[in-house]
Parts: sequence; C-alpha cells; structure tokens
Amino acid sequence: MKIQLPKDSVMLSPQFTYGVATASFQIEGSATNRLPNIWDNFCKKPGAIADQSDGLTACDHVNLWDKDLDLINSLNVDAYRLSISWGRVINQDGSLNSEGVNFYIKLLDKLKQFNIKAFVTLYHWDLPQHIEDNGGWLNRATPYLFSDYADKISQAFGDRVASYATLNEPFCSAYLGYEVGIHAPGISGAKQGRTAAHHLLLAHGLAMKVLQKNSPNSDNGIVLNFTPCYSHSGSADDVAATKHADDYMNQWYIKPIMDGAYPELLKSLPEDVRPDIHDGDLDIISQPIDFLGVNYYTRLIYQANAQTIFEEVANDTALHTDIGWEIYPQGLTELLTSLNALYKLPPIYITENGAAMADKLIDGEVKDFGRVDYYQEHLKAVSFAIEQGVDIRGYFAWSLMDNFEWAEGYLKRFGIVYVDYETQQRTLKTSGMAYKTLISNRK
Ligand code: IFM
Repeated sequence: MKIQLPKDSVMLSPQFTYGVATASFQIEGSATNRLPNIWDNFCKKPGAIADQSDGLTACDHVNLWDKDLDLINSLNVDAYRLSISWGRVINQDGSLNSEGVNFYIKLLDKLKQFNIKAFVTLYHWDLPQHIEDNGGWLNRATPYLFSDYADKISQAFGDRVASYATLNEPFCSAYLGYEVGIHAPGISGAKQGRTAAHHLLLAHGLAMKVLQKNSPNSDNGIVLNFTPCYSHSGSADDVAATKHADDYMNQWYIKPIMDGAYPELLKSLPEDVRPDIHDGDLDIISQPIDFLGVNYYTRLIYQANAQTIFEEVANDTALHTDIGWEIYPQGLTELLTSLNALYKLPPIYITENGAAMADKLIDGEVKDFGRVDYYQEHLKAVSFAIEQGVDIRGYFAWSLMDNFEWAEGYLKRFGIVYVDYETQQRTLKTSGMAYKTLISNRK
C-alpha cells in the first residue's frame, strides 16, 4: 500500500539519520539464556505490572531477529537503535558470555550488510539481579562493574557500532526505580533516588572514557529523557515551583554532564537526601560526549504546593495518547531551543519519540492515523528547532514494534509495527508505511 503524505510533510536534509528504536528487555525474550535481571524480579511482584505479564517471551526477538532485521531493512531506515542486555553478554563472574555476544555480533553484521548504522545503548534498565542483590545503583561499586562491562563488550564488538550510548534515561532508572518505586527494583526514598542518579551518572562518565579508548571511531554519548515543565500560571510561586520540578527531573541529569555541576537546587535539599559525591566525581561525569540523545514524549504542567513544593496540573482539554500523555509537539521545539541556549551542546539525536495508541488489527491492517499525525507534527517540531540553530542530526521512532511497556505490560502499543503476541506475527501499521514513504521519498 502506497501512503500519500500530507503536502507540508517534513523531509529534513538527505544527511539526516532516520531510524527506529527498541530495547533488549522489551523485545528479546529468551530469558533462560541470560542472567535474571531486576525486571524479571519486579514482574513477579503482585500488582507491579498492569497486566501481570513479564519479559520472558516478549516479541521473541532472540529467535526472530533475522526476520525482524529484514523488516527494519524494508523500512529504508538509515539506523537501528537497540540495547544490549548486560546479563546476556556478561556472566556472573564478569567474563564474557560467548553465546550472548555472538547473538549481537550476528545482528550487528547483518545491519552492516544492509548498510544500516547500529546505534547501541549499553544500559536500558535491565540490571543483572545479582548486582541488585549487592545494592544495585545504590552501591558505588556498580558504576565500576558497568565500566568493566562497557570495556569488554566494546572490545568484542570491534568496529561494528556507529554510535554507543552509555545509558538510556537515567532519570527513569533512578527516579522511577529507586525514588518512587514504580519501576524495577521498586525502591522508594529521596535519598535512594538521588544516590542512584549519582551512581548512574558516574557509570556514564567511567564508561565514556572506556568507549573513547576502545571505539574512537564511533559517536559516543548518552540518552536522556526530558519532560519539559510548564507553569500553570504566571504567579511567582507557580513559576518557582515549576523551576524546582525542572531542576529535579530534567536538569539534574544534563547539567552534571555538560557543566560538571548539579543544579543549585542540590544545596537546598535536606542534607540526608543529598547523594554522596566524592572529589573528582563531577570531572568523571562531565567527560566530553560526541552526541546527546534526547527522548521526548510529552510535557507536564505544574503549580506550587505548600507540602510537596510542586504538583502536576492536568490539562483535560488537550489531546492525550493511550498512555495518558498530552500530545504537545511544540514542547519538543521549545525543549531543544532551550537546551541549546542553556548548554554548549554536542550534536543531538532525537533517540526516542512516539505515541501509544489503542491500535486494532482489522482485516490485516492497523490504521493508526493518530500516530501518523503524531510523527508528522513532532518531525515538524524538530525541523523548527533546526531552523532556530539547533544541531540535530537524526530521529528515531519509538518503537519499531509493539513491546513490553514496563509497568504497563503489553497493554500499551508504541510500535509502527503491530505484534500479535499469540502468534508473534508482525504487521506494518499505517504509521510504519508513512514513515517508510517519508524516508524513501527523501533518498
Ligand atoms: O518504552 C519506553 C522506553 O523503554 C524508554 N522511553 C520511553 C518509552 C515509552 O514509555
């Protein structure tokens, strides 16, 4: 089926990289061929996952990878962003697991044959459980284990990788996993959240050094998620509360990397909540990066609250995706231009952007026109930011295919390819066809 794109469809330059993205735990399955991780355990906790599901089979990608790569190739994308399962490639004693390494090498080699650039993320939330049993990201030893993993795997992959991201969305690992406990490992507490965040950033800095040494020809950096904060009103209290939220949720992760310092807010936190920062940590964290990956889905609106400092305000009149996130494309332009004004940024890739929709497979088709619009509007937002001087080199649709959406299980579908989890059949949605047409017209 040939899709007709709207007249004002974005193209961006021929050098612009278009890709699709996935993550190991969300698609791979084959859990018996790797070490158990914190998500395997979290899924066993009653009530943790909306549909009581797990990642044991997911999209069965470890078995279906070859066909999945053909599918990716059929989309005419320039790049594929995937993550490596730490516990599939590193044994409990720290040695390489050759079966796991070979799985990824075969995959990377096939991408190379297709001339599709591999954008590899080393950590997309699936911490091996034995490391969690020793304190996980609360333990200062974990960043050093991560750096050792980065060292071994980047040597094993040789020159197969175009781009390495150390971490995906440390905000989610730290805040959702160790501060509010709605993600694995399900720990709650402000001190824990801030500690995990600091150790994740330290892990990033240590791994950056290793990657620059072992893989000097790839672009090496980190992927951060941003949910821009908007004030509910112009009142000084609401504006201050919104700035607090932004520093706590967003700037907390980028500022140490770009400026070698945490936001001023750190000093106003109670002493028993502040992370333990050792001399030299911020120098490690602020290693130069070759690129910054930006993940964007939505914005949030805040107002002041006497007890909690800030609180979210719902925007009931706006359009929302199936996961309840407001559709706000201009937030992406505003985010990119504001980051560009605040920091001396390296080139940027939009490493994730996409929408959960209540897709229905009817007569072999998924007509997800809402998602087509979502992509169209967000790609326009990217091109507006480029026009305003932001150096953006690429865009990855989240996600290639429907998959395990963390605490939502399989209830929320983000793919441009529909997955029937009973049969593992893949069906290209209308959004997938539109994405392919957009990319193919440009080439
Ligand atoms: O599915 C996730 C992904 O793993 C990380 N970024 C956000 C996506 C949608 O929630």
